[in-house]
Amino acid sequence: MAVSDHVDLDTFMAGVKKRNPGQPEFVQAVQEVAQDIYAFIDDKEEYHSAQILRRIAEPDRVVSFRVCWEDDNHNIRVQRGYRIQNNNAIGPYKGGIRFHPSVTESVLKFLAFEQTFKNSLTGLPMGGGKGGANFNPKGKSDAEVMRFCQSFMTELYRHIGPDTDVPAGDIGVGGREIGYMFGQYKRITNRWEGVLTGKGMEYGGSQMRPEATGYGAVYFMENMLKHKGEAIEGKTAVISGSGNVATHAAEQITKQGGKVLTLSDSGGFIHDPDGINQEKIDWVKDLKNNRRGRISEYADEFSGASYIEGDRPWSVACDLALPCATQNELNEAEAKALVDNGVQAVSEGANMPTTLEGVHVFHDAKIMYGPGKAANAGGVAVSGLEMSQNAERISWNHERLGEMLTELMEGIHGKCVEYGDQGDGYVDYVKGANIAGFKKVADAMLAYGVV
Ligand code: NDP
Ligand code: 2IT
Repeated sequence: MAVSDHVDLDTFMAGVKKRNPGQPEFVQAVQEVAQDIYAFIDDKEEYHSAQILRRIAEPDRVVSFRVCWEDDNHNIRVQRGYRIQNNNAIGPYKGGIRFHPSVTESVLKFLAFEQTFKNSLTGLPMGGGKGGANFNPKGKSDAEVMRFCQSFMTELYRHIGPDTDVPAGDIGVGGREIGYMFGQYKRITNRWEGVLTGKGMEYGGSQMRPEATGYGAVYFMENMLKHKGEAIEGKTAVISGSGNVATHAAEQITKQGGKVLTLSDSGGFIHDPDGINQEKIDWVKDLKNNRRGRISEYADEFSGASYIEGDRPWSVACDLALPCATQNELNEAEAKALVDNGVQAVSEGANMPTTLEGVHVFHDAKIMYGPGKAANAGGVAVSGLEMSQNAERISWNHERLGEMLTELMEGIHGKCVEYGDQGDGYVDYVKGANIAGFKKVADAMLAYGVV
């Protein structure tokens, strides 16, 4: 047997920092996972000597490419596109595509790394990947978005495939963008295959996929509360974001008898003390998906609601909090404000929305805290079911997929409890998710030898 390289956690992290200069989000995501994995593998020599964590934290492949397109004024625009293929030990690479001006290699590497653990947790055969571009869809015409998507896919198509890598949506990529990208893939390859998920119902999409991430995050919350003999009914919830995940999280909280007080976007947040009911949620969905408007318009439409510009909703007192916008949108001071105001549970619809310092605040206060890689896994899980339906050329109905999503989220919660129960009644869901997600990928990698 080779001499094992037993570096300690600090030395390991110093190496990660050194090899990934200027990539703070990626280093943050690895740090959060590494501290739990180090404790778990302390007495497991095989994981150390095979350098498993070091290998998972080094993407299989980082593809970067130029995306040129012409805007409506005939200016030639140039963006940078990426696909990060992090790890395919347990299945084809799988993960969303993000179009947002803040996209960098660091952001997509952190997302692809997280996705590897999340996809493992679902129990479905999916590896981890992520892609995107620093393209801002806001204010662009449909024709501009179409030309950008077509140009993006003209390079991406050669790196993906139904058994290789299956992208989906994320921030700035919804049904419209998936349609344009799928159309271009089909045109270039002359193949109709399940190469993207989140497709429209007319062309191979799955029932429940639009709802899956937001509903799943609420089901995860429901499972955490149930574990403590509690329920969502009668509780108030603060939600950030107003996109796909936020609106469906709001919908499911409302269905279960909770009261949603806030939604937000990058401009600010709205506070509606009367509660954001289904009718208002439908209005927000139409505002965001069809009229492509701003959340500030909510306060003009519904009396009693106020718009707070340039701020985030975490100072509003609530029982439940669901960050559903973006990474690092909830810092230490905001976590303290939530705890001081009596928050009981946090379920992350977004990926890594809470800073490392914020996570420590939640753990110290021993509130229920479901990290994104477990709580928002419902989206990619139903994407996995979309792949199965496409492969079999069948489609299951809404009710059946709803039941499957409920069961999947229950299963993920159960795995987190199995590895995260601290024995004193407190469940460390971060630890549970990290270890359960790691173990399956690591054991597959051990089976393959050095590849
Ligand atoms: P959408 O594009 O539908 O919505 C994103 C929302 O977040 C918008 O309200 C947007 O506001 C806000 N937002 C984005 N960036 C920022 C920012 N820098 N600061 C403040 N607000 C911001 O995306 P999704 O709802 O799909 O994604 C939300 C989160 O959920 C992301 O973290 C994503 O990775 C995660 N996620 C999504 C899944 C899915 O299935 N879609 C699955 C699992 C996780 P604005 O319009 O002003 O930009
Ligand atoms: O972060 C995520 O899990 C997603 N954006 C969804 C990925 C997918 O492949 O459905």
